[in-house]
Amino acid sequence: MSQIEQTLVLIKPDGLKKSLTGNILTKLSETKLRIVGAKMVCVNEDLAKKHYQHLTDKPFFDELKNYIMGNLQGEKYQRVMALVYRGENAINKVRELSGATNPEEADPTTIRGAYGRITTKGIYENVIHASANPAEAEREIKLWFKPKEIVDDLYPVVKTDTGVKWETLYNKVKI
Ligand code: IDP
Ligand code: MG
Repeated sequence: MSQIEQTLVLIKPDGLKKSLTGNILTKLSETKLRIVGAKMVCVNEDLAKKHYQHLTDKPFFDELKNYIMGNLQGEKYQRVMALVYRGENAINKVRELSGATNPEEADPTTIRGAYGRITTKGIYENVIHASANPAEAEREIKLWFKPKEIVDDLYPVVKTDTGVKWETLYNKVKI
């Protein structure tokens, strides 16, 4: 079944540091999806924790937070490029081109297979994040973007005294 979806893509600090932005965007353009949001973000601890909230209990959680905050081995590179892609089956299309979580298991023609690595600390530095399912995509887009930063709305917005806010759809997601 095909449906219009939006998905969050992050070019992680290692992808930016390795100057892979162009390569990654070119690869993703094979999907023919539309980019409806794009910006550079300096990731702080709060955002890192919220983004990876499903992995809080993992032994590698602290290292993972450091990674997305740009504390790469030997150098601080505190930036991430955040994008929202929109179109039919956007979530699976982007996940397929991204490849498996473990870069050594990822198909070499995928973004992670071509450019990822496992650090000596055991973290999968896999250069790209892509939402895994519709509920995760919604939570993540609302975490990383404000409604006015998306040029084409998929999620409803509500007006408040202080401006415009995302309305929630899935599971009353907390962002
Ligand atoms: P995903 O990014 O493919 O959706 P998740 O399980 O959501 O995979 O994990 C988020 C990120 O945490 C991964 O992209 C990777 O950077 C890191 N990670 C996940 N599992 C492991 C692991 O077993 N060892 C080291 N790093 C991991
Ligand atoms: Mg994930």
